[in-house]
Amino acid sequence: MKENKVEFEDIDKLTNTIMRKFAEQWNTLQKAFNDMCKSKEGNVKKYDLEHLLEHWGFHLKPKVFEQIFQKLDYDKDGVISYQDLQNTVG
Ligand SMILES: [Ca+2]
Repeated sequence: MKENKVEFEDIDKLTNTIMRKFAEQWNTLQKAFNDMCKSKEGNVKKYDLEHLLEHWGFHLKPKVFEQIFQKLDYDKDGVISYQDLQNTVG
């Protein structure tokens, strides 16, 4: 189970890195959020977040990406709203 532990720690570290990136970008986060909302439905879907993270240089495995998404989706409704970001990052 040692490998699983290492993997978990890596995901945790990676999540923190991404959360820090979000925090650093906070001033422009509203704009970034609007940019991410391609659907104009006022929320960010998995595809949108994946696109943003790739833009930032994070090429994540689906399993890892899923964990990041779950972390950012504060109310667990399957999409990230601006409220979610304020709760998780702000
Ligand atoms: Ca949500």
